[in-house]
Amino acid sequence: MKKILTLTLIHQPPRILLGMKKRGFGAGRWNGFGGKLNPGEDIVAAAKREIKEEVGLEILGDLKKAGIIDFSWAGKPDVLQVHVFRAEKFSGEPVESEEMKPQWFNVDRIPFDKMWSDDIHWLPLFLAGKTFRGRFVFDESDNTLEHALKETDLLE
Ligand code: 6OG
Repeated sequence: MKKILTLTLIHQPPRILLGMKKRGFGAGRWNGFGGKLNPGEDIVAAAKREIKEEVGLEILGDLKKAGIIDFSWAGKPDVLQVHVFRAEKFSGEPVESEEMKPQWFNVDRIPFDKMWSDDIHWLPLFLAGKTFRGRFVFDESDNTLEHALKETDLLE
């Protein structure tokens, strides 16, 4: 079964806003903000709602689609399809929520050792303003077993 998720990173060079996930799936890792779609909700609306819920920010202007990544675990049929967005401008101040503790990082000091193991592969493309399509397969410890990643203009 394929599940669609959103993941938005707020990038204001030379800094990027990440959140420490405090509970649930991916707890203990820094990541962008996002989650599942509500029934009937479109992907961009879900991405904006999640940013508001998790870090209290209103995105100004468009969310730009940066990439689509399919994640799966060896031997398991489920696929998480994560739609990655970039945001630049927002109103409000980042606030800690039940789910996330936000912090700005300089793009030279991204804490990859405390992030999902896929991030080190695609985040450099994201930071360079590229769009990409990727596929990652993890082992049961969430190490990346295999991956494919390419720059592409064609994101649906
Ligand atoms: P909730 O399930 O808490 O949303 N996410 C991932 N992000 C990265 N970088 N790598 C992964 O590899 C991920 N799997 C999920 C999508 C989970 C949030 O975490 C992201 C969502 O923003 C497996 O609602």
